[in-house]
Amino acid sequence: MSNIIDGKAVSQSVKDRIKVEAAQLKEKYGVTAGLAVIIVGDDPASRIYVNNKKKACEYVGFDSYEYALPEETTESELLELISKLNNDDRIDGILCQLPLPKHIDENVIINNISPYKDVDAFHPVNVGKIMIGDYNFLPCTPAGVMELIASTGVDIKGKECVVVGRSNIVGKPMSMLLLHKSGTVTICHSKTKDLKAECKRADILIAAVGVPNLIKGDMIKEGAVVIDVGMNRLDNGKLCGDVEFESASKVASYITPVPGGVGPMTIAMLMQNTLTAAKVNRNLI
Ligand code: BQF
Repeated sequence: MSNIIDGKAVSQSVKDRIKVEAAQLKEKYGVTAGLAVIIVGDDPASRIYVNNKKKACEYVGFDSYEYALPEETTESELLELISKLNNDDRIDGILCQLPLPKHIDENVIINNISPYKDVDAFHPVNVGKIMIGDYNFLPCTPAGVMELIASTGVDIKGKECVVVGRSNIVGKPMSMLLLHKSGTVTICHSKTKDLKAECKRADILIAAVGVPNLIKGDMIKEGAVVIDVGMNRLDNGKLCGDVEFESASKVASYITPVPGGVGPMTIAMLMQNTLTAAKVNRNLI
């Protein structure tokens, strides 16, 4: 039987540490960090995520500025807002909630957010910095996963790490962070020949594909650490991960649940990036 990693508890302690630091910034320098959150259209999942981010800002003591734009917003209107926020000194971090409506090119938007305010770490400059290992902003979800692994006390050095999924937001940066900690990293994807065999070798298995219950207990090595980044909404409205929790938890040493695993950590690491942005952009470190 596994230990269930409590992402809510770990995220709470990260947020509490940030809350203390935010109060110190206020006391020493009179600075309150500001996060701009842009949402275009009315996707219900995006609305929940944006609310989670605003709530976290309030908790740690940051100002949040929501820009809720209608679905019909044009790319140039959105770029105009971003340009304004890039030049607004109250704003330390800018986040544009993805996915965007189909008539807006996400890459164009990401490329136009100032790399200094890019708290999602999606801008090519920040992606490059992550690749090199010299970065201020950590990609939120992979950074959250690293914190969860650290909370188990398992050392990544020399371990077989298998990442299932190769997205720019999770799989690719996740692999880089594990590599920086000297894991031996394998990235699997839809064309991988024998997914079961690859997964079965993993001491640390990260599932980030967006296929409900893809990873089953018989694909997991006894005693592995299993981190489920999946966030799939089933027809019955329930959230479900990429890992079949019931069978996997019989084999893994540590496993994250969905919800209450990686999700809350993504939000906590966004707060971390916003704090970093405030310190760096205001020359406080
Ligand atoms: C939880 C996200 C897919 C695509 C775009 C807490 C969140 C989720 C779950 C959350 C996510 C997922 C976010 C839980 C932000 C994580 O208790 O399990 C928090 O708000 N997330 C996002 O902004 O964009 C996404 C997943």
